[in-house]
Amino acid sequence: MRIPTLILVFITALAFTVTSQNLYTQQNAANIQNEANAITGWIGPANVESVTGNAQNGTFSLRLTTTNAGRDGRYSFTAVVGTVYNISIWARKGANNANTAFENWVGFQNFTTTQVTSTSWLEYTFTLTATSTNPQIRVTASQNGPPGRQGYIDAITITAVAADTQAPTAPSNLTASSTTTTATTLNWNASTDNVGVTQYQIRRNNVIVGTVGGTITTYNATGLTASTTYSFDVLALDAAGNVSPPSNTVQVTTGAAADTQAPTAPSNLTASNTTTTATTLNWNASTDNVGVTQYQIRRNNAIVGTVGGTITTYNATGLTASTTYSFDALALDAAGNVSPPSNTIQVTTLSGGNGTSYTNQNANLPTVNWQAQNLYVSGTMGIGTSANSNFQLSVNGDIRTKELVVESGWSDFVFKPGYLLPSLKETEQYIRHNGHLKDIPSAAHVQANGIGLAEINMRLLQKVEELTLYLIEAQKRLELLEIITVQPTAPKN
Ligand SMILES: [Ca+2]
Ligand SMILES: [Ca+2]
Ligand SMILES: [Ca+2]
Repeated sequence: MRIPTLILVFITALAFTVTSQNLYTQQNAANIQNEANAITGWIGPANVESVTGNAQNGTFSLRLTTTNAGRDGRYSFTAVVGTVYNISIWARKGANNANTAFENWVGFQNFTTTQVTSTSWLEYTFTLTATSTNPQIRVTASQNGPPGRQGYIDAITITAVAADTQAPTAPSNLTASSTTTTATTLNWNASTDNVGVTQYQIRRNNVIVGTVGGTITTYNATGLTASTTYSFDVLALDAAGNVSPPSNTVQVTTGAAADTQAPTAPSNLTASNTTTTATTLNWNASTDNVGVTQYQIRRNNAIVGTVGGTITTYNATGLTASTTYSFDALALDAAGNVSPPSNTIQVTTLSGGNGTSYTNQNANLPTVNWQAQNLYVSGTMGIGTSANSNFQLSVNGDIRTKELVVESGWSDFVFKPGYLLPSLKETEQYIRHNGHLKDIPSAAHVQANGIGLAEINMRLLQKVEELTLYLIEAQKRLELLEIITVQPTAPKN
């Protein structure tokens, strides 16, 4: 039982041993497994020889000598395009100050010229991807100088690098941050790979939109549309093109587009209640695609105040009397877009002289201290009632005063010649017919229309004067009657 177990372990170990086949198969002086005193596989234009006494491996080495025909020796092998090959060549400089080098290789990706730096044997290795099925190694005996300069090579191995078939692990913990209206920044945790991650692919809605190198774990996704949701994930790739499973998917919603539309201009700006130092502005509201958040009030083009977007009035104070100001208003939205200005109005403050004029601009304005002013009302005025345009002053109530001076209406005309004093008979008939004295309004008329204080006094005086005339007339008649009574006529016999 023990022996079969040991055999099984041996066989298993053998199966997992990586054995790289040396593709340098031509039998010649530089072949390690099948060395021969030959140059089989090598061609000029340099002179290629198998020589003894100076081998790095075995008995022979290859010596290359520049000729008039050329400087390098060349060796081709059968390759698979896209496969990576490890190429190891031992080399040293030869006679005549040679500057031996590996250069001008054909059929390899990213080959760079490599100088042979010593007259002692050194190993030079190249890991290159074949771009041809028949790539060519070239060794220049000397990069310069006349013919006859020499270099040596030996112990060449060419092995194909085993293909990488193992994909990287999935990128993890993909997150999005700093999302704007048009961009977002993605970050993720690095993938691992048996060889190495060489690239990450970033997918937006399952379409690759960008790539970054295998050492970078961030990506700025741009060109997005505002107010839109996107799915992002990331894939890891290795040099062999193996693709990892996708990372977690992250949903990104871009921000709303910025408001770039200004509100409409405030309209119908008016001023009222203007005093010596203030005026009240009113306007019609502006409209905005999002919303008006503020109005700015300008006086002579300088902002003197602001109110909220729902307010359409402003009390401009701190003005100087008898001064004309220009006012307009601007509307703003939350994004700071500013509307065109409203209509401009000119406001002239009231005179600051002796007294304040009571006008329709400052009527009932609590900011005016009427107690401290001489009041002049240019229009009509009502106390306890509306102002009546037919009267300068209307009062709904009693007036108490020490004296009332009336300037118009008097009745001296009664004593002027030509005044037609009605007879008492006529007066009696008028009273009987109308129920009141002639020229005196009826009770109903006074009830309905009132009567002027000056007028009623004038009419009462008229009647007193008429009464005086009647009394004088009556006195005269009485005296005449007494004369007749005192001097009787002689009695008749
Ligand atoms: Ca050899
Ligand atoms: Ca891999
Ligand atoms: Ca707006």
